[in-house]
Amino acid sequence: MLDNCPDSFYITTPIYYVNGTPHLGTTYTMVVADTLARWNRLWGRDTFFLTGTDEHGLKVSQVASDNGMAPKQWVDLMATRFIAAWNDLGISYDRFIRTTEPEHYKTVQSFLSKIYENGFIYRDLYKGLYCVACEAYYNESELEDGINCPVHKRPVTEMTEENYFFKLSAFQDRLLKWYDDFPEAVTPSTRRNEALGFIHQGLEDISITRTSIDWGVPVPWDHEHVFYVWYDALINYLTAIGYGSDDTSFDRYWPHVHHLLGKDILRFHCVWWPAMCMAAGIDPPNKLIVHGWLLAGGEKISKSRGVAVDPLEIANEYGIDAMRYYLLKETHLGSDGDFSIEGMVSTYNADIANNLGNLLQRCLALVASKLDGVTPACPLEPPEVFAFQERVDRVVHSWESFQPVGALEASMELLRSANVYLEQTEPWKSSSVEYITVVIGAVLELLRVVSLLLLPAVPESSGRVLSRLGVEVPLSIRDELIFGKYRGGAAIEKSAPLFPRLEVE
Ligand code: ME8
Repeated sequence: MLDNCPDSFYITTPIYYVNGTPHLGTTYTMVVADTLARWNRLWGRDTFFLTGTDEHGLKVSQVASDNGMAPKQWVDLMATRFIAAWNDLGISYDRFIRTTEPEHYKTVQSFLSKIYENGFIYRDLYKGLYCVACEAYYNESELEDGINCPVHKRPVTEMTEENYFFKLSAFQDRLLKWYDDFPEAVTPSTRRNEALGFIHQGLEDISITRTSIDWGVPVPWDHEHVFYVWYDALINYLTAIGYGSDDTSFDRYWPHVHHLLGKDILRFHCVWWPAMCMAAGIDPPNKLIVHGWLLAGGEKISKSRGVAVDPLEIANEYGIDAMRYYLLKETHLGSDGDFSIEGMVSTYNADIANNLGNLLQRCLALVASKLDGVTPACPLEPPEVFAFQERVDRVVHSWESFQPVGALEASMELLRSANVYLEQTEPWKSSSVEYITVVIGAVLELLRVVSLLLLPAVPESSGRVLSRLGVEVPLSIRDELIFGKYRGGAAIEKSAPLFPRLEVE
């Protein structure tokens, strides 16, 4: 598997609406995307990580006017807040796109003109039930209690307008064939089934322009219309890699795109978007990774539903890595997960403070007292109890198949096996330098490899362990995971534990 890896990796997050500030729900997506981007960079791939803000549409212009601002003034302010939040949280994006950029206007217009020329866009009258918060029309059968939006639990409004339609209905069979031909395109499979369910229900054409608002990208062949916000937003994934303007970049990244998204926007990404790509004559997205919702006290964390948790406060109080680790380890990608401060603190204490931190501390104390304060080189072979190769392979496989929980669990198993090894070998009872050198050398080597494997998830903490061991963070870890590479030679000074236990504030 590993030798067939493509050498590019393009990962995207949804671009967020600027009607609120970043919260822990959006941070969850960012942390997962950031971790996958970091893994792929460390695996030696040419990685491009895109995020940004979705700045058009009725909802944004309404919020701007509620705040006494023009839409442009409002989106400029909010985009700065998103950028600042992701920077403060150490998110390693390569490009932050804003849908109000002139470059994006050009791409939207040329991509949709292509679909128009290909005969998949036509003009008609539209009457429908619209949820402003979703920026989407719903069928009556989809509403809750006959009146409420199923996502926002608020009444929808009736709208009538003349506009342009995308012939989604023409793509039903092609989409089903695509799902058949590429069974791995949507992951996990439960989400694939959900998308197939939407397609089997039958696809209606979608209205894709508006005349009632002007805060959007103008339709190039009819200036009375602007494109409906979703039709503008999805195209950001193409703007960022040079669709229509930079073929080299586009050809390099588009075949390796990975769209990460929450289940709330599955239909737009897993049904509409592949059909739009087909209609414009490009390949549908290579991979769609759909995650569940992060809940707090059983409720979805969201701005519009009134439950928001500030990620920056959590990071300031407990550290970015404690937050990242908990988000990645306690929620299977695809399922819903619950966030609590108590849960975060106890997971961090068990895995990072205890399993990783104490193991390192125990070894370094022995290096200081029995090996003249200089770390030893490792033996050639790992002790059997590590089940080293099998577990390392499991971590690599889990990262490669977008399963952070699997990667972190297998990493923790490695650390636990080293703790067991220390209990079995009891180097503190020995007075043989040779014996202690072999035992401690093996454990330090395991710590080196595990820290490399944990770099995508907890970059700061892993970096600190590696620095104690005197190991530089390599650009690529692909050739660094072999047992027997650690040369030792790091001088150990007595110092406080690297990862003190956290307390719930
Ligand atoms: O839908 N748990 O923007 P949006 C997990 N602009 N993820 C969550 C979450 C939660 N509680 N709350 C939000 C839009 N998210 C469109 C997208 S893309 C072309 C256009 C994350 O601001 C999750 O990724 O409503 C979800 O899909 C996204 O934020 C929705 O962000």
